Amino acid sequence: MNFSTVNIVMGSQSDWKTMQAATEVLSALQIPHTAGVVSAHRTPARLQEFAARAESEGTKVIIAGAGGAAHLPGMIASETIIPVVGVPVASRHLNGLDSLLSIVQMPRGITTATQPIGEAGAYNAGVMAAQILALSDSEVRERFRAWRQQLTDSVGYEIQP
Ligand code: RP5
Repeated sequence: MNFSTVNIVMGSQSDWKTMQAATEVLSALQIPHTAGVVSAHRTPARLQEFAARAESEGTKVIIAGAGGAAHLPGMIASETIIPVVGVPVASRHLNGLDSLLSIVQMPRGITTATQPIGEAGAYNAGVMAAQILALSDSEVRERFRAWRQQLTDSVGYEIQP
């Protein structure tokens, strides 16, 4: 188990094809990050250890993705005060609506920053993590500002026929 400024965890290796989008903005902004598999149901002891160690290991934001009965983000959030950004991975039969509802319907007092279903949600989880870090890191803030400006500048007004 390894730790970094942003830790990306997911319920299964099969989630990686969705979750790798979370690394795009983090890499672009030179924010240290690492990824691994932690399953709320298949590896509950690993979940406990991960959540218990993350704060003292220096992790500032956790991105957690899971599909179906997606209890991983909420369970991690219950075991640490580090902010958890949740990503609903699209499930085979219910297309991720089950994942979304599993992650977003948290009880009062324990919460996750829940993102859209699928790859767009994973990508935006990276954006959200960067914005959280930018609050207390002026270098990340300036890099994020420039990245956002570039995004804005890339949107042309004219429709291409
Ligand atoms: C969840 O079950 C995982 O997060 C994954 O999205 C889903 C399917 O996992 P696999 O059966 O592909 O390992 O726990």
